[in-house]
Amino acid sequence: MEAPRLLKYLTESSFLSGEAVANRLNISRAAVWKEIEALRRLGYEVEAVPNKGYRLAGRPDRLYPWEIQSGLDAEFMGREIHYFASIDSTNNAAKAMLGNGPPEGTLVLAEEQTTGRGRMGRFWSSAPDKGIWMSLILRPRIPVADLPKMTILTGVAVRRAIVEATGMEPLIKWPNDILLDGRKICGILAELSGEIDRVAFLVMGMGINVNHEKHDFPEELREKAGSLAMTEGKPFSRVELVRLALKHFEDTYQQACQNGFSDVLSECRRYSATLGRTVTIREGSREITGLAEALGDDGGLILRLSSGESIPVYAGEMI
Ligand code: BT5
Repeated sequence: MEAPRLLKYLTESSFLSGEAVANRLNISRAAVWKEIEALRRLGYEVEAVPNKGYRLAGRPDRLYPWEIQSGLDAEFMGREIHYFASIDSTNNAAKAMLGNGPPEGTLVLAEEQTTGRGRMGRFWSSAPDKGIWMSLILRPRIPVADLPKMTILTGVAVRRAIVEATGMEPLIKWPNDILLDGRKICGILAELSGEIDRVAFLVMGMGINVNHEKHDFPEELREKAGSLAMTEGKPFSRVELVRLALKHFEDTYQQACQNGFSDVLSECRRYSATLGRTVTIREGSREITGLAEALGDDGGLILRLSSGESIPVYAGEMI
């Protein structure tokens, strides 16, 4: 999806006459008018002032690739972006692209997901234009045993982006949630393709609730889901958050691929909503209750049971 040509010119000058546009784009005046209309349909406000020309008066709150890429401070995350106004699930769309050998850092994002997915077939509520529903395609050259730590890394990167964009300090709930005021504002879904000992691709799905009000969530989520806007009382730029998430993801990912995950793990420990609490974790059909006393170097949560024994848990969900 290419940036409309006209947008660049309107961004560069305060006013542009129809004639100047026609000359620059080498098109007729009638065609200029069509391009202006196309831009308006994308949600841009274009003002026409008699004797002065056209002026860009407002940008829409849309996650258009060219909006994200202008000012993006990342080398390869988000260099290729696939944008959808509406899609079933960005993770599904990303997985469907894997056969074409997408470059590492390819981003798939949507304004709305009709069947957004959580882990184990659960649903992810993805209201139109309110949040960030996106998936990154990666080819991590890391040991298979390190893969579960990619979820922790993603939580750390998204948390950093939220801190930088909003000044708020969310916490990371093991293994894949970010909480603000005790409410879930972000969930992460990692899916693999490859062989048992060699990962070909990793699709990292992230859902971030940005500008939701309580009524934007389905009834059953209203008590436990939150958004950045609900906590702060004002909306935030989703474009800016996507840019920051890509930058911080690239930084933490490159660092982890080169030097391992120890920095990411320390940061997760520092901002953990889980450590120091007594928790119950369901792992398949068993439930384990214990004090979450540490996050191991292998990414496992170490629980001290009432028997006094400490055991690591690697997967599951907190109930
Ligand atoms: C997750 O699963 O938290 C992973 C969510 C990943 C979503 C992203 S969006 C982009 C990409 N494409 C996808 O299709 N998915 C990824 P889990 O830990 O299983 O949590 C799911 C549970 O969270 C649900 O059962 C609900 O209780 C709750 N939930 C659903 N939607 C929510 C929302 N928008 N905010 C907060 N909680 C939600």
